[in-house]
Amino acid sequence: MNRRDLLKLGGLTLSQAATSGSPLFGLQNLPVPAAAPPDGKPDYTLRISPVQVELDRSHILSTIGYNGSAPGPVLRMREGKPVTIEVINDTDTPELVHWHGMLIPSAVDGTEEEGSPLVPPHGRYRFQLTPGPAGSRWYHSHAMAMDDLHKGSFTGQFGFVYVEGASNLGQYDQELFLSLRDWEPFFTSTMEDDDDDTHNEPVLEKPTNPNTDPNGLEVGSMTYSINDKALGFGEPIRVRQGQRLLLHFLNASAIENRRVALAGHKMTVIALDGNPVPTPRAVDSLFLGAGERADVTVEMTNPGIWILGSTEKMVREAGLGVIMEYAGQHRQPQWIDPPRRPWDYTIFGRDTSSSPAPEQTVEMIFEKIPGGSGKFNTWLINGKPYPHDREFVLQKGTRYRLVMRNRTDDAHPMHLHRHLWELVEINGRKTAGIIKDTVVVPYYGRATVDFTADQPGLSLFHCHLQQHMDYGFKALFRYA
Ligand SMILES: [Cu+2]
Repeated sequence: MNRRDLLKLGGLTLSQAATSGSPLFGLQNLPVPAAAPPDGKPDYTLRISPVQVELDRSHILSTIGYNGSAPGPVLRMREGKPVTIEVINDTDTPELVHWHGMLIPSAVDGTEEEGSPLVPPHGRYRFQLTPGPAGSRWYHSHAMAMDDLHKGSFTGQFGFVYVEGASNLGQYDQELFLSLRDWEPFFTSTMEDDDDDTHNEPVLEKPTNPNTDPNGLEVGSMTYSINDKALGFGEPIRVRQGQRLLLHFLNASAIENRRVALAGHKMTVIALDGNPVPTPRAVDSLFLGAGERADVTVEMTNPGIWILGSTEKMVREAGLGVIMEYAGQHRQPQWIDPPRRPWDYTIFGRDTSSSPAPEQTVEMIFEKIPGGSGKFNTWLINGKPYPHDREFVLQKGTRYRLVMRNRTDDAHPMHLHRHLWELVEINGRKTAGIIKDTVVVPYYGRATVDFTADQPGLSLFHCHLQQHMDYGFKALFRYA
């Protein structure tokens, strides 16, 4: 990077800090400049441009995608091997590409709040990053949307990154990348979705004001898909008896947590958010908060034609599913409702006896201020919407415990950029060894995670529901 670029980066950062209303953006918090990317052909080019997604014959959607499709291509990278990426923005709005789950500098993390440069409209930006850790990561727009449902993660700007590394997911006959998506977002004041999954849990965190009426606007969807096709359209997944499948799931929704199942089969969870779990377990269904991933294996031992899809009938019938077809079978695709067991991360963990104690504890209280009819709710962390002052300052090398107390009537998928955390407790159930970057904090409940502050630079912490993030539900972690 030459001096002019450095100045440009610094200037951008400061002006962004000024416009985001953060007066305490000290010099020591300027992002560490990324290594100068080499000239010549980049290893990966991502072109952000309008695309059409043909979910089925009657639903051809116009959105923004990567390289002519939505989802974008599966990018395979090797852990620790630097890559040069060029992002070309063919749209009229500034964009950011965030690398979710990677441990990379703020300058290339693709997050405006951290000071990553915006890719200007009809401009391009080239940078280098060193992929890692190994596993299922993903890339997506981190632009704000606010009241515009054609921006940010409401668009088709998402895709898998698979970082190849030493971790071995075992033998398999077929590998598939499956992103769960909703489309045609609209504003609504009544939300009925699979957040209800956490409603049967004990109420550990009571709101100060339990009255959430009149609720502000949330976002619903009309149509759904796995990858770019609605259930019953596109090619089925063709399998043979005796095969073992490796399925990578991603909930790429901007707005909803989701539960999926494969009729007639159990799925064995081997990794969460791309990181191998201490105790792989077979489950009847998977619950994924927005932004979460799960890698599962499935033994194809039950010949037939089956539906893999949302456990919510309405959502499945509106497209969220794909047909799994054994060779030589010819009947109608079948769905079987899985047993309704609450999702419990801790069954994949290990015993807590060898867990190190944290050195510092950070308490966080999440609250909602109902927006009232036709307006938006505001979301608070410790009594304030974004931006905060210097409330979350980390000492490098310190092991932190983050206690997230959710005093709202929604389950929030909370994500910390540029760090991995270890789940230590969910609604009073203790666990260890589950390494994640996103965790769903239950309805009126609590999640506790530990992490080591080993990634200097600014790191955004936020709810992965676009609407919640845009209306206050985020905070910047900085290093002392
Ligand atoms: Cu949220």
